[in-house]
Amino acid sequence: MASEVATEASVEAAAEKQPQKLERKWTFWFDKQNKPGAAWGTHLRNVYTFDTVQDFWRLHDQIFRPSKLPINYDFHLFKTGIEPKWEDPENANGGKWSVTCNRKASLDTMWLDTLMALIGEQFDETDEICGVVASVRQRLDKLSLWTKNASNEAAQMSIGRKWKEIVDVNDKIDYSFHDDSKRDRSTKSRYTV
Ligand code: MGP
Repeated sequence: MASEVATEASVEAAAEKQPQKLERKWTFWFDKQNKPGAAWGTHLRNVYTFDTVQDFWRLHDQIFRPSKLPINYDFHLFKTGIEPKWEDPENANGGKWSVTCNRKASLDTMWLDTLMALIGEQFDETDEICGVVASVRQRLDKLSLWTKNASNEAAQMSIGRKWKEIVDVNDKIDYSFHDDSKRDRSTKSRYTV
């Protein structure tokens, strides 16, 4: 009897140690914003690519928590193969939903909830998603969810609604096109949800 229990326990322990594969690979990035006037993206670094649940938790817990970042730094989680910049072909026609956060604790929670939704493939329009950025700033921290086809209003509205549920935000959130942001920093939003 004792050996039966021991066998069950060891099977469970072995199962827990098995890496749980994610649907796809994801990459964490890191960036430090330059002083105004300096070239954007010179500090942008691809830090770690993973495809298991275990690696995700290890990386999140040890490194990728926005509350650990100083002001003017960013973390990103993007699908592997997509660079977190407008210039990447997957982002070239895209845009982003943005949520501001006024407390470090809520930034960490919203970031983690978003990461889990992304790696858990919780969005219906999963092909539309490129990644998410956490920006730590002097005034208000911000999360931005980058998507692929900005002009696909139905897809973006559906993603925006779902994201609000995930991060538990009641205020309106805005979607801007990267093309507009390239032209004018104080760009207006195209969609609101
Ligand atoms: P931002 O970070 O998207 O705007 O871009 P935000 O959030 O209003 O500003 P922040 O100071 O809070 O970060 C800020 C500026 O960075 C843009 O106006 C661009 O000059 C530059 N920039 C930002 N992004 C995401 C890119 C990019 O992907 N490519 C290039 N070339 N420049 C970028």
